[in-house]
Amino acid sequence: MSTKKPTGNAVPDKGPDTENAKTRSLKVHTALAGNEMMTTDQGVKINNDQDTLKAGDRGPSLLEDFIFREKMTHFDHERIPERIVHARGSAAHGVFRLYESQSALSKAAFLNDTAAETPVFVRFSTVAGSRGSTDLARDVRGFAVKFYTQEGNFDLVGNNMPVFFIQDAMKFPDLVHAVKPEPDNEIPQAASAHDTFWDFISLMPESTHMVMWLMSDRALPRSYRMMEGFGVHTFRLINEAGEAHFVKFHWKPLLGVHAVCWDEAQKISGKDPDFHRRDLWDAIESGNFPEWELGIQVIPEADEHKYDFDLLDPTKIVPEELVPVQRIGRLTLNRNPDNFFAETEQVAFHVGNIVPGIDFTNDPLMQGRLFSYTDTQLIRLGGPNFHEIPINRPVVPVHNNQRDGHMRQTINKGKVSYSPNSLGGGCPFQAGQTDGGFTSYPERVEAHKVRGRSASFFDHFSQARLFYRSQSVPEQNHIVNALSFELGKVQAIHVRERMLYTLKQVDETLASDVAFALGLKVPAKITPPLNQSIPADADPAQYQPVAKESAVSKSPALSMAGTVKDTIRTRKVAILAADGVDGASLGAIRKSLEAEGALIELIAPRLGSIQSEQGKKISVHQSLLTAASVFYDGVYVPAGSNSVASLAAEPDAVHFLNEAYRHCKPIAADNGAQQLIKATYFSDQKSPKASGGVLLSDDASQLSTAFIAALKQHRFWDREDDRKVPA
Ligand code: HDE
Repeated sequence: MSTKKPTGNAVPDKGPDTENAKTRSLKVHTALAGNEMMTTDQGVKINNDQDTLKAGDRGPSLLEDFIFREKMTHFDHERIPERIVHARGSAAHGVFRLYESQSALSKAAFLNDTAAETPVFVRFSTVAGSRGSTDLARDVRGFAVKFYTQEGNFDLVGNNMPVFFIQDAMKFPDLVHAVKPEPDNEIPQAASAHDTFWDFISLMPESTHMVMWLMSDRALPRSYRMMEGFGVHTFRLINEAGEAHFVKFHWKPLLGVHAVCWDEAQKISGKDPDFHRRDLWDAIESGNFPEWELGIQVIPEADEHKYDFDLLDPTKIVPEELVPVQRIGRLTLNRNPDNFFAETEQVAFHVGNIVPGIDFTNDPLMQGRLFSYTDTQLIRLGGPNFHEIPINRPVVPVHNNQRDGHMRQTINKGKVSYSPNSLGGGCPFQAGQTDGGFTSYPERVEAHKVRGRSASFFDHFSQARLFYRSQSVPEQNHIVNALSFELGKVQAIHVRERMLYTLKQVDETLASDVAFALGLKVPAKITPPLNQSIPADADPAQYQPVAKESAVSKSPALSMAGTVKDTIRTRKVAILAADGVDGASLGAIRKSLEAEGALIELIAPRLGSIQSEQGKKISVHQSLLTAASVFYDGVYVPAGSNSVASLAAEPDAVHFLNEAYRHCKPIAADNGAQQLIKATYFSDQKSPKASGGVLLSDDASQLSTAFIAALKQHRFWDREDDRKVPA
């Protein structure tokens, strides 16, 4: 029997060799050499994988069928519990390279050696939704990085927002219960727009700053590749001399920070729930490796009490205007995982995975996290040996006296599993500091044991206000709309009112704009007191938020308006065309966009190919049925009277343009495409605001230059002021 092509296995049909072959995925996706035979898990070769063993070919199945039982038992146990938070995620491998030695700040080898390439595994995630939920939910995004350093694994388990909802880990289960689907009917999926979330938030003023971020466009990233990341807590860096500096970690994406809008997010959630996952995967497959710079804000220990916020309070940022972010290295994601389950699902991050040169602080949220991550992996990954799963293994040897447990892989040899020992020659030895042994920073702690919170944590609004006031006008409008949407979904009127009162503490106009949308008045006062997160016998007056202004009144770094806008690399542009398209008009723009690194897809009424005016066959990537404007960053319509006439008669083509307009995207068209543009709702928009980013010309070179400049801008949010476009 041939070993190359086992009988019964389909051999992929090669299909037509068109430019568009990628979509047909002709690659044989296997890691096998091509001559392997199927076996059981015990290595016994399987002759028939199609039928169970029966007493006669119409008879009952036999219990003896070990091949069937093994296959089905394994299948029945294929799933592990999903993460209680951050269940939906996507990950990639990459490397971290340091620009300049940070030895003055940290003795960590990977922060000292500029020649080293530290391997990393990075997992992005949404927080509230389950594994199968949509990528475009309004949510915080996880940004977890595992550095496989020469001194062991360092995990920077961060988010795409620099603050958190709560100040103390004790409240985390409450927060998560409140945001998850409501327990009686498991509604809604992957959404914070429901009563229990806002009930909790309205009673916890410390969450206000984070809620501002969550209601901003930061919660709707255009791509994982276009998000910032933050370590959130203040950490410590420790140098060789044992000196400590406080540090905040940042990730700055080289493509800038960009978002989609809410209407778009909701549509993407239906049309492609894997939008971010696909985007990350495709970018890496096509060699467009996502990159971020690692930034640090460094604060000397002596300055611990210099600021008008507490460095230990995770609801506060250190404004970049006070302490600039220094960029010290670059993260490049260059390899997709081979197997989602083995790597992305089984990876176990832990804020407690640190290496010599990095240390914790007393941030009470961080301290609680130090307990939770190992605890949750024990159940999720089935026992104490999850560090032996390949994706979690450090690149350096592991020696200790930990033994046994479920699924132990290591076969420890000899009799000795204790320390001190003489029978094992004393091995493994403790590492002295000169050998890189970890020692904790000897912070002096002298205090009473209390269950309480520092009064320096009680300013809950000044940075929420700083964030809101630092946003551009369109960004502020989006926050108002997001709050109006979310609170509009809340049924309990008193919860809406409490939130309006909280918003009033941030900004009166913000509160009244949201109140208007809700058909309510901003309450002059509320009872009981605003903060309900207080101990049983405490005096509520002592726990009320402190009213104050931030020392920094505006922080441009908090707005996405000023982000990197100098590239169209990996931006997706749709070209709408049909038979009779002017090949020259199409080709010229396509060429100049591709030269700048944009990704072009030709969309026609149906799949296959179209014929240009010049008689050339051009392959089609998507049909109007499979594509949607929400998947693209801009649209171009080439000339060609037959093509333009067919598209003008095609409601999906007109809708495509209307929707792209509504979502404020650049639209370019050859003058010869007037007939289609005339069929849109926006064709008669004349005001500069309304027509910004809508480009018409019959000079291909001028048009492509203007279109590239418009694509760099990402969006023309000003259009929203005049928006009268249904889509
Ligand atoms: Fe997490 N968090 N968290 N978290 N977190 C988890 O660990 C937890 C917090 C973050 O891609 C869990 O393995 C507590 C802040 C990310 O696998 C769990 C508290 C930040 C990920 C857990 C926090 C994060 C997690 C769930 C408050 C930003 C996904 C599954 C004290 C700095 C990692 C797991 C991945 C995952 C606990 C707050 C980031 C339950 C108790 C603040 C990116 O252990």
